[in-house]
Amino acid sequence: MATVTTTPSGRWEAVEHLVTSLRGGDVRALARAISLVENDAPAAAAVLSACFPYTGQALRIGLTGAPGSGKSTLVDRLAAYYRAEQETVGIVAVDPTSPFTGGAILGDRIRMQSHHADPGLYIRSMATRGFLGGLASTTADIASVVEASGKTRLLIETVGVGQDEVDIVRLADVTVVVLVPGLGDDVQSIKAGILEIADIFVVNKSDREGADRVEREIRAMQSLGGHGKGWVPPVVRTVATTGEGTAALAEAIDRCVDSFRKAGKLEEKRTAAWQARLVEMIRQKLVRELVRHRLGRAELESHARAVAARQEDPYRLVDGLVRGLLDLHRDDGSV
Ligand SMILES: Nc1nc2c(ncn2[C@@H]2O[C@H](COP(=O)(O)OP(=O)(O)OP(=O)(O)O)[C@@H](O)[C@H]2O)c(=O)[nH]1
Ligand SMILES: [Mg+2]
Repeated sequence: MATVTTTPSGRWEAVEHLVTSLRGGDVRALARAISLVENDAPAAAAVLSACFPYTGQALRIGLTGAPGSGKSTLVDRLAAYYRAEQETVGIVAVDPTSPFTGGAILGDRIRMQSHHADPGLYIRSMATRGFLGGLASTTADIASVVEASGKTRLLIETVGVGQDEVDIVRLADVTVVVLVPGLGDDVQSIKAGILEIADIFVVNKSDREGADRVEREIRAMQSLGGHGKGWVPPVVRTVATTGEGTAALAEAIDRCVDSFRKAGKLEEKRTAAWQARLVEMIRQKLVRELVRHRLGRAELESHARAVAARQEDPYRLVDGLVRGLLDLHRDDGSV
């Protein structure tokens, strides 16, 4: 496999080769490209840029829900369903190492092995920590690389506990919120943010007692919510361990996409997602340029010390730094 060199011209060539390979079905090339993006390597932007023409067609489905609610099991079922429909599937699981279920990474490895013979399915787990860029953007970028390898359905699994997860699923075309009966967390107590983003509700583990109650609570909440135009998120019951309800979920997703398409909402969602990503990309690029030209780690530290000691005004400092950066680029004509 091509090594991705650090000289700019060599890098472009190597990246082109890498993307050609991953498009040709080379799984190792795909893994390598994803790692470059995940690690924010110097070649990451070139990789994404080379992948970009091959993206925008796949359907992105985000699944979120409490730790252990059965998301991975459900995603596997959905993937198998789509494979049977001749769709190709990419799965991106964000932070599967929840402290609640522990050792899920191992589970995901086993999962990958059980599918490894199928070239139409690719699974990637990613950790949530240590990203320079925003987690949501990085996840979306990784999904793009997976899509460029020719996948038509992208399933993005994330543990629904905080703003990061909300941001991730916002970048999907359709968002599925997975609830379960009997965990003691009534629908009302689940974060409003998570409920607002649901295009479809799944009550998984419907083999357990209390599925009726969860469904009733969702409906009651919806009747208060006043959905306004169009799509009212349906409630689909599933038993992911047996596969019950998988077809109903796939059908609900199809209906949702249809409805969004007809109402122009899919375009709207994708535009909104790009708006968030563009802001993030600009932010990252600015910080990187600033660090490269104006602000090494040592300088940053000495500014921080001066600000903490009230010897320097941070607002003037930042203003000056950014202006300086812009002037610098204006001088050499590179902006
Ligand atoms: N009874 C029952 N158990 C289920 C069902 N779906 C999943 N499980 C079990 O619930 C446990 C957690 O399932 P996972 O699919 O790993 O859940 P998850 O939401 O991906 O977990 P995290 O990624 O760690 O948040 C496993 O032991 C599954 O076998 C279901 O419909 N009914
Ligand atoms: Mg999981």
